[in-house]
Amino acid sequence: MVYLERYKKNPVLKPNPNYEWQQGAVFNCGATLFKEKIILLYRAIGNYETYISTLGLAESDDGYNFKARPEPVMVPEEPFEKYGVEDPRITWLEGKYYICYTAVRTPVPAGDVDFHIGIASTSDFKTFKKYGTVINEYRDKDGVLFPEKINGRYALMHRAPEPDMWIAYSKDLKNWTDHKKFFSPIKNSWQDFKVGAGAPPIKTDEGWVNFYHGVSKELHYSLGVMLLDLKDPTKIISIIEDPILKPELDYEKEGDVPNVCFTCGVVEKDKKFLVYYGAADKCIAVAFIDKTKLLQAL
Ligand code: BMA
Repeated sequence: MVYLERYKKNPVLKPNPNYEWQQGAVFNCGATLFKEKIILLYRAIGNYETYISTLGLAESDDGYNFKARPEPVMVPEEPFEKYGVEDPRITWLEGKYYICYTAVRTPVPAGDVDFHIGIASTSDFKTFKKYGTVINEYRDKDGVLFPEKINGRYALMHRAPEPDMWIAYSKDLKNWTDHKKFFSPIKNSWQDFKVGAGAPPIKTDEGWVNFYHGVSKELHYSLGVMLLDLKDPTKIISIIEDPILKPELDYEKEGDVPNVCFTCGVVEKDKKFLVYYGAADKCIAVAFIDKTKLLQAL
């Protein structure tokens, strides 16, 4: 059986009552190596009346002990993201860090909220260039960019229309075409309600390792993993049938949204995959697995 091992001192990041913008919740984070540190770009909630998310940054030498900056690094500025910047996924692509995030266009507490995939880039995690939103004909989220072009085009995994996972291609990162559905919820399973991207796919000799999330009818969010073909990532080479992490511990079961393990970023370090995940939409935790062991299982 393949199952992630949780870091014993989880959570690695919790809401901080000293800062209004992140006093309520810190969760779903992109993760990457930057200047020999592991950094997390995370979603933060300060005010529950608006539930508008901003993004904070935390850094660590070892991947377990994090220090967060006192100010958010990315905040809603444009009309297309007026009600929040959420769930960032970081991809190192052609010499820049690209960030795919959920750009929320209409108020969140209203319920029937409108959102699209925003794309931004940065070189220093201090200033961010925003390119606007893509695939605007659908409400779309869970967008992740592949870290290199595939057959001469950029590739994006996304989730519109729901509840399936799709891959689309682009020459300019703006216009996305050739959308192909490649994975759908599986009846009577832990992922029978919807499925969506997690971390940006990681390239290995065997294929793209794709950590993703699956949601059950009871709205429990768990993590899964599959291996995708390098040249045609809509081809699933293999998939682990059971979840590799499901909400079991208190910090995963109790929070602003109960029973959630939701990853937006995985870092490879010391031959391990470190999977960072938002727990119960409240705090950030990490769990890991040996790379060779996972590839053998796949
Ligand atoms: C999903 C995402 C996440 C969130 C999860 C559980 O739809 O948008 O931001 O963690 O729901 O509430």
